[in-house]
Amino acid sequence: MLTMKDVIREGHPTLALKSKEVELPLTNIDKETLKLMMEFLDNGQDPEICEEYDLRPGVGLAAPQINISKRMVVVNTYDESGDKLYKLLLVNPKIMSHSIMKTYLPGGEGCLSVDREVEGITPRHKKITVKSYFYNHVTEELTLGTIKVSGYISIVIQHEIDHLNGILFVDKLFENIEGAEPVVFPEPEFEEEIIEERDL
Ligand code: UDB
Ligand code: ZN
Repeated sequence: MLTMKDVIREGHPTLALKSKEVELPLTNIDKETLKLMMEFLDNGQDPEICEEYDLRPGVGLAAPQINISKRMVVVNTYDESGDKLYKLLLVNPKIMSHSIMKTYLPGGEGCLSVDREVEGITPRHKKITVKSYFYNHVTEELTLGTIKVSGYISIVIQHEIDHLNGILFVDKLFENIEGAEPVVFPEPEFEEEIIEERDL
């Protein structure tokens, strides 16, 4: 299994490289890498495994972050409404088009490859159309397809594709972004408190 030891950090030369296109058909090694990357995100989001192996609960990971300079990305998170799970294993993803509108995470971004706290926000396209091969690690099928995503998922995918191009979020920090609207995560609703009937 992958642990934080396998994740290279800011300053490592591989993080600054443009990753290579993956040749098709996928080799067994590439399939195994995609599986390990997704397992790493699953493990990080499991509180017991996370604690035992001292993982950070990641929502996305790009192959160069484990020192493999190939255009492979995994994403494992819900959209901001919490309705839809995006469990994606992407090979050679490409942003085909994007909105003019920008967005950002109001608290700024973090990165599994960046250990320091950084101030500032990172501008992202609000909506993107991504063409990619999608790997299904159950059936082992690889299919070419296109997805349109916006908001939080769009930010995660742009952050990961930046890794494939040797770019870290710390390379694009701003104090404010003219005309951009932040992603909003709805406040979780509290259950209405049930007040026990009591005798007067
Ligand atoms: C992350 N997680 O996985 F706003 F439900 C980050 C870390 C670095 C803090 C673990 C994260 O942003 N979680 C999160 C944020 C929310 C709401 C929520 C969960 N990454 C992945 C990474 O480094 N990939 O290379 C950083 C994210 C920052 C923006 C997109 C990816
Ligand atoms: Zn990152």
